[in-house]
Amino acid sequence: MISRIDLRGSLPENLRDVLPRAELDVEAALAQVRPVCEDVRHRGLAAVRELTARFDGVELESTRVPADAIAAALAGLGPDVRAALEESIRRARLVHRDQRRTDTTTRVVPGGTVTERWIPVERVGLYVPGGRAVYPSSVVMNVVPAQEAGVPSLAVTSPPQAEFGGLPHPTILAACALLGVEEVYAVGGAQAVAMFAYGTEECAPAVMVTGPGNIYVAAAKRLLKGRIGIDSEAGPTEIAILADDTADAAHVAADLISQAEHDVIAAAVLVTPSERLAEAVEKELPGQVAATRHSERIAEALAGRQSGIVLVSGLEDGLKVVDAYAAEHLEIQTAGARDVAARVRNAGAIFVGPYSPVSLGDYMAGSNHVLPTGGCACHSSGLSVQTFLRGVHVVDYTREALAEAAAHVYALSEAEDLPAHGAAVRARFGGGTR
Ligand code: HSO
Ligand code: ZN
Repeated sequence: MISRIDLRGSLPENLRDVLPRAELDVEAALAQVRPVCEDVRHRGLAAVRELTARFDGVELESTRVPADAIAAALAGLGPDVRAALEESIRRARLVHRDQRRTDTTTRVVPGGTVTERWIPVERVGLYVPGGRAVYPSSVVMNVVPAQEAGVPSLAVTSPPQAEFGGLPHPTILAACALLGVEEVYAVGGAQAVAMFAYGTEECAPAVMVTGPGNIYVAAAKRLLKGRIGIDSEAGPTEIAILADDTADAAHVAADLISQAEHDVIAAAVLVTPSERLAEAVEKELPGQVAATRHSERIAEALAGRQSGIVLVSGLEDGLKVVDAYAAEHLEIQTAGARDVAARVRNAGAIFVGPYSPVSLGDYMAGSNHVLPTGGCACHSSGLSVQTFLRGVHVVDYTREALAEAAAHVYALSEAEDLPAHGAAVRARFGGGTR
């Protein structure tokens, strides 16, 4: 059901290459996505409507979801889901509000200051997947950081669903209503990213597009990056668990299964020095998988080359392995879990101890669940208030402070053979520009 990789000898140099990981060929999807984006660029709304008919099988009157449909979705939301979403929003706001930065002013020299001002981007488009993946929780995780960052204009898009009259899934719309988002579009795939990048007759262009999507969405984000800002290209979900003998095999198995549930290409990786735990988890998995609703999808994900149980000779090696893997989600289920977790360097989010499972983080911990996948956690972070802010240096020097720096500017401008740089300063002190 899940393969084993035995690294109990010394760890190989190319550790990252021997660890299980899916290959997601975003490059290949680029070829399909390029004409779609070009079409939207040149023909705007007409192209979006035609592409939606072709890819989603839905004829859209308008791409914009009417206000009464959003209100109706909220009215139809069950009380349990509503309460859960409200609490999820409340907790996420607590965490993301604390991420706000204050401007800092540094007095570099008397009369010379540099202030770093944090300015939110003007307008963002937030992509929320549809189809099999109906994730109102992802609406929360995208919208809350953008709102807390103070983004003035914010729109959500999600693929239209034929069974819901060509609107996005009602739970998605209800989540938008709870968050106070009024601008929502029924557009998915690459055409949605292009719609935000270029704008259409119905949708003003955005300067940034964030949120997870399928491979076409990822490819469109890659293609249009630069014209628009993006968050990371979210790939399939990953969970890694570093666990020792003290871990409960039933919990470990349940957590692996919980993320394998997302997709047949989702990754579930257990790293452990304990052969006993590895065996116990292998025993647990078949029964738990069989008993769950999406057992086929999960069995395929666990059996895939992206999943596995990695045996290591000790916790030290285990830490090296999880750092090399740089999982989207990393659980630490070991003795002294807090101390072990504090030593991890690469992970999108870290879940400490037996009572912090990833599914808590997916919905209700207050943390963000839009996280770097595919090893990108070694250089990137998940979605946060910071994603939507730009730090702008504001330079303010007096005449005296500039005079004091002038000689150094001249020296460096000469050294770089850019004399006009020096001249621009000299001009202010009565010197010629040569
Ligand atoms: N685990 C997913 C997020 C999610 N889980 C949404 C459930 N709903 C990627 O972090
Ligand atoms: Zn999840």
